[in-house]
This record gives sequence, C-alpha cells and structure tokens, in this order.
Amino acid sequence: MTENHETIDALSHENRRFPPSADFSLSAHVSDGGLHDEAAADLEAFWARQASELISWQQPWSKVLEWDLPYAKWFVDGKLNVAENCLDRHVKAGFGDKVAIYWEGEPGDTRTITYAELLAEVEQFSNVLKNLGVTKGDRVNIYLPMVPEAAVAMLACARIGAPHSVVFGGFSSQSLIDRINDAEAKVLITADGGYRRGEVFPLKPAADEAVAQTPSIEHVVVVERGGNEVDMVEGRDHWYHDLMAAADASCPPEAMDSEDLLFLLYTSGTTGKPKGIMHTTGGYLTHVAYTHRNVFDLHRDRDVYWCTADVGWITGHSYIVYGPLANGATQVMYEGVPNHPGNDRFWEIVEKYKVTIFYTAPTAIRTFMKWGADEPAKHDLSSLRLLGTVGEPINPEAWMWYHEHIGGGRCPIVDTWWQTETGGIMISPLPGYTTTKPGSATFALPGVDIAVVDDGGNEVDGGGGYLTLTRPWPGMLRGIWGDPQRFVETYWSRFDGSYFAGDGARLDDDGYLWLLGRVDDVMNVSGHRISTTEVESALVSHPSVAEAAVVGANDPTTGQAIFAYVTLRGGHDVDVATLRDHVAAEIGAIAKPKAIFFTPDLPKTRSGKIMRRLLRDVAEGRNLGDTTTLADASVVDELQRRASEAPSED
Ligand code: 7RM
Repeated sequence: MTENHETIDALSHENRRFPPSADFSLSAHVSDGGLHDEAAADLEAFWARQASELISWQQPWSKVLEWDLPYAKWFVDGKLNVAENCLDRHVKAGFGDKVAIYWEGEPGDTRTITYAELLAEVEQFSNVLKNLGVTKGDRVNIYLPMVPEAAVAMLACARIGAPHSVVFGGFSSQSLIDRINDAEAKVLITADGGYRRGEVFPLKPAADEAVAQTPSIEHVVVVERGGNEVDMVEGRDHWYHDLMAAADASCPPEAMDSEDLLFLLYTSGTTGKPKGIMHTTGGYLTHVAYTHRNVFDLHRDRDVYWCTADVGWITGHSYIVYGPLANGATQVMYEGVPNHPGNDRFWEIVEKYKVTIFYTAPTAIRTFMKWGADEPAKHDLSSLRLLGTVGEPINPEAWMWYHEHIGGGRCPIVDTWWQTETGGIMISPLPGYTTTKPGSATFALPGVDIAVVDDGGNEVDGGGGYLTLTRPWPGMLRGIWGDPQRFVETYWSRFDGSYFAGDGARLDDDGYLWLLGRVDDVMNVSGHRISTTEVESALVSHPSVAEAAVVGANDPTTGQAIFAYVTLRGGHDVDVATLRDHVAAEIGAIAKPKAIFFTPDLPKTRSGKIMRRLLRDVAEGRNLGDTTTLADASVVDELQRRASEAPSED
C-alpha cells in the first residue's frame, strides 16, 4: 500500500465466494494453476505454445517476440491466413457439416450455416472483392446489420489480405464519413436496411450520404436484408447477390505475414477524433483463440456459444467472428434487440438453441433486472453452463441476479476485462479454476502481466490505483492508424515502460482485482478519491434499484459532491433519504450522494456504456458537450429538465 492515502480509496466489501463446482472443473480445459506457472516461467514460450497448438501456420515464425517499447512484433516472419484458420482447416479436418452459425433474424426468420457453407460463401465473396479491384493492403469498409454477411465480409477481407474497418450499423452517416476517410477505404459493404424493434432501419441512405463525401470509395456492395426501397447508382452500387452469382467459387487464402494489418477498428475517446486502432494477424488470432477457448471453456463438440454483442464492436470481432470460428465453435448470432417481440426474446433463443455459453454486457443484465425475473423464468435455461460479462464493471447485485436468475445458481460467471486496444480478454476468472467474488474480474490471465500503480507509477500491493499492463501481449494494438504520435501519448506516456489502460482498479486483501471505471470518472470528495463504480454498486445493492450512474459535480465546500442518477426495478418505489442512508451503511458516510435523481433511463453509448461525462455536464448546469456517441439523445433532455428541480439534500 502507498503511504498515507490510497490513489483511489477502497470502500466496498464483498464476502461472497463462488468456487467452481467439482463437476465443472472435472471437464474444464483449465482446472489448476499449471497455465499460470507455465506463463510465469517463460512468457514467450507460453505464447509460442498457444500459437502452435491453436493456430495453423503456412510458414513458422523465426522469433516469438520483438519488443522495442512500445512497438511489438509477435511471431516474426510467420505466415498464416486468418480465414483459412477460421474455415478451411475445420472443413479439411472433417467438420464441414458442423454448424458454424445459427442465425436468428429479429422477425423470427432463421439461417443455419455450416462450416463448409460459410467457407464457400467466403471464397466466393473474396472473388467479388477481387473483381472490384480490391488487392492486398487495400482497406474495405463494412457497415452492416447483424447478418451473416457481416462475418462473411470480414473473413473475405482476411482471406485476400485487405484490412477491414467495420463501422457499427447504428452510427450516423457522419461517423461513417470520418472513418472511411481516415482509412481511405476503397469499397463499402452495406445493406438496404436491417431489423430493429420490429421495424426496418434503412442503412443505404446513410451510406449514400457518406459516399458523397468519401472520395476513396469506388464501389458499394449492398446486401439485401430490409427489403426497403433504395437508390442504386449505376456502375458504383451493386447488389451482393448479383456479384456473388457472377463470381468464381474458389479463392485460395493469401499468405499473410504475422504482422500484416488484419483490421482497423475506430474507438471514440472523450476528446478528439476517433482513433483507428490497428490489429495485426498472428498475435491477434492467437490471443483471441486462446482466450475464447480457456475463458469460456469452449468444447466445440458440445457447446453452443452465444455472444450478444454487435460485430461493429471489438467484442463482435474477437468473440463472434475470430475467436469462436478459429476454435471451430457452433454459435448463435442474433440480429435484433432483446425486447422484440417480448422482453424474454433472449431467453427464448437460449431455450431454442440450447445455448450453453452466454456472453453479454452488464448494461443488458441491469435492463433484465428492471424487466424482472419472471421473463427468464418463462423459459428452460437449463442448457446454460457458463455465463460471461464484458464492457463495464458489473455490480455485485447484478452479478448475483445473473447468477441466480439466468445461471440457475449453477453456472460460473466470467467477468472479462479488456479493451478495443488489447484485442482480447486480459483479466478474467478461469471458470474451472478460479474462485469468483461477485463484482471482481479476479486475476490477469496466464500470459498477461499487470500492475496496479499509484500516481508515481509505484506498484501498490493493496488498495486502489491505476491499471497498467507491464509486458507486451500478442493481441495488443500495434498503433493508431495515421497517428503514431497519439499512440505513444495516449497509452505509453503516463507510466514509464507500461501501457496505461485509463482504468482505475483496486486490489483486495486476497489479491483480487476490482475494476473501478475510467479514471476520468473518479470523484474527489473532501480529498477522498472515490470511484463512481463503488457508489453505483452500493446503490444497485438496494432491492429497488436496477441501475445507477454516479458523478462528481463541482462543490464549493467538498471540491466535488456526489450526484446519483437512479433507475428503479419494475414495480418498485423508494425515497431519496432511504437510498442515501443505504449508501452510507454500505460503504460509509463519505460516499453518501448529495443529490439523487430518479430517471427511467441513463445516457449510454451505443455499446451500452454509461456516459458519465454528460451527467457531469447536467449536474454542473453546463451545456452538453459532444453528444454524437449517445444512443438516445432524449434521455439527457429529460435529465436536464429534472435537474432544474431542486436537488435533495440533508
Ligand atoms: C471490450 C470492451 C474498454 C473499456 C475498459 C473499461 C471497460 C470493459 C470491463 C470493463 C470493468 C470489465 N472494449 N470495461 N470490460 N470495466 N470490468 N469486465 O468493452 O474498448 O469498448 O471498452 O470498457 O473501462 O477500459 S472497449
């Protein structure tokens, strides 16, 4: 522990523990500390073994790692093709008839796609891209709903060595313009529209607006999905099915260098233009295959895996497309929202496909809590054997709800911490080995080295601090597209020799890690550095609260004062005084919110992360800053209206 005060005060306590069941451990890939020991003994040898056991190489590497801080090269001189790893080798090994994707459209239409069928589609689409003039190294932009063609397009790019840049289908034309222009993409793959909440949302008009301002785009490929009316520009726009019908069936996979660019994925920080995060080939694929196998304990002969993310996010890249397919998994892919036609749609899908592994976001879980336990109770969820979360800290009460009402009390939960920049999971329980504590992501995975440090960069051996990664890992970002300076400044300047993730974390007495949210969100109340996550978790531990967002707003007396925005569970009611006392009882009087506002919804990004910056603007009576990444703009208007009502206080 650092002297006098911790960098971030540790307030909450959680004593519940969940060791893996003997039954689960018995068949788990990892059931002891062997992998940890192996990685600790020789990190490079450890990753080399993963790369050779999980991935097929056309040419072996000459060197495992070349590390010239902050630039890493993994599996130097190795040659491989990602699509071949995800498809061809499974078909060659006799798994051609195995289902790769059970696709469920929102209206209820379905498609079942085997590995052989997926390979055929990808080969043909690779030829479509080639026919449009795409060659190795050209960037291709993808702007699609959650349809199988999204995976096909990504894999076809990988097959011919054209890096893709997927833009989430919920983003506006302006976001698309910025990302296409930054990447200077040559081809755009989009759809007429997709289904969302029972209606067709058009994509092609946004794509048209974008292409008018993106001179690099030569061709637009349009997947027919929504059936909505679209304008097709002669010579520029082509229907996917027309091009496919005219393309050759066979396309051999390109031999790619391990360090060739596989994709760009843009992340928007709090300031500045979106960063094109660069991921390369061999290290990335090794990292996602290794984590997908061991964190989810994937047994491809019996598991049905479902990750509810969109392919437009890194979670979709790593844990819908590349990790699961590299491992030969059978998975569910769902097009739509969780509440169409009813609030039990997800549970209906779990029952229908007998899903065994389910991976979702805390924001979704808190929404399910709001809708009530009756929804999952309508369905037989007994096929589930493992649950996962990603995207935000999961509050202990949401963890417990997930455990009881979705996992039936029997499924281990893996709370997986990672980032677009890390490429794959970094911190997580290993479900057959790690004893979990609700709300803790537990420990760094074997092969990953972290340190929680204080302001001066000194490692703390307990309490709160900044999360850093101290050694290179294979899935790490290789840079920011077109902006090498920003890469160094953003990630490698704050702490000498380490990657700074931007997150706060706490180590408890047993060495468990508790993620405390972005350090920009940490509050300073009378000199105490309090994490928003801990106060939110205290609020969510009240039986009436479904979700809470907490921010520090300027205060003349205490520096910052805690403002809380609270969403209640369906059919519940509670008053402000009760909740303030509840927080005081849970974590101490210092963390008692000065004001609590009730709200039906919280402002979130399109990937479901709470936008505390906007709530700070509201709390401090400022005009709202950049709201372009907000999923639903009406939420903050309503909050601003409510903020003009007097805040409640002692
Ligand atoms: C995968 C993803 C990254 C940020 C990261 C954290 C937060 C993600 C967890 C988490 C606590 C987790 N990529 N985060 N997972 N916080 N516990 N298990 O979300 O680039 O979009 O976001 O998300 O703040 O820095 S991301």
